Amino acid sequence: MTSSNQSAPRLWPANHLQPNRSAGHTLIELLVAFSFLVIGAFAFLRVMVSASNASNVNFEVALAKEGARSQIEWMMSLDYKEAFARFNSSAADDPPAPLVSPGANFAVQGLDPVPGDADGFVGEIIFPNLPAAATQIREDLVNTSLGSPMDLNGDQVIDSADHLADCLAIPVLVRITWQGRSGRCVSQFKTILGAMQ
Ligand SMILES: [Ca+2]
Ligand SMILES: [Ca+2]
Ligand SMILES: [Ca+2]
Repeated sequence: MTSSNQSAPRLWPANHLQPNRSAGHTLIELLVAFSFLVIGAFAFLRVMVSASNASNVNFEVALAKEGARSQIEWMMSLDYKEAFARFNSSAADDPPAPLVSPGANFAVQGLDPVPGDADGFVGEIIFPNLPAAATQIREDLVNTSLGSPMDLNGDQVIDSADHLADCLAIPVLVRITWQGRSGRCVSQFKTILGAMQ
């Protein structure tokens, strides 16, 4: 005989499970949405950082350009051989005071030299000469940034003589090397002093 008191297995109505399944779906949807939000935030941050870096680099390049321009204008206001004497790396050919001979290195306001820069200046003025013979003008020096070798006395020949006395023009390269916000940066500006300028 079956007892009427024996309890039947307790069954939950099917719709009793619905709230938990919905909660699971909602959680997954939230996680997916949050993931998209995080990815979007990182992408936006990356764009903002890139834009900021580009803006910093543009500003630094503008400072470098202005620094080089002032040096070039100063040199071009002088006789080209006087400019060479006053802006090369040797003090041996500097004209006497009160003329100022700034030499081959110069600072640019707002730009810092790279670590280990031997002279501590970001700016450098480069002529077609050798460090061991800085008062000479050479045609045969290989420097593609400077445009040499180059015939400088107009005889259509490139030789290894010192052409300070008979050069018609002197190419000059102004190089700015600085430690920027995004690393080491270099800007170069070339011009020609003298009859060919
Ligand atoms: Ca000099
Ligand atoms: Ca330097
Ligand atoms: Ca020549």
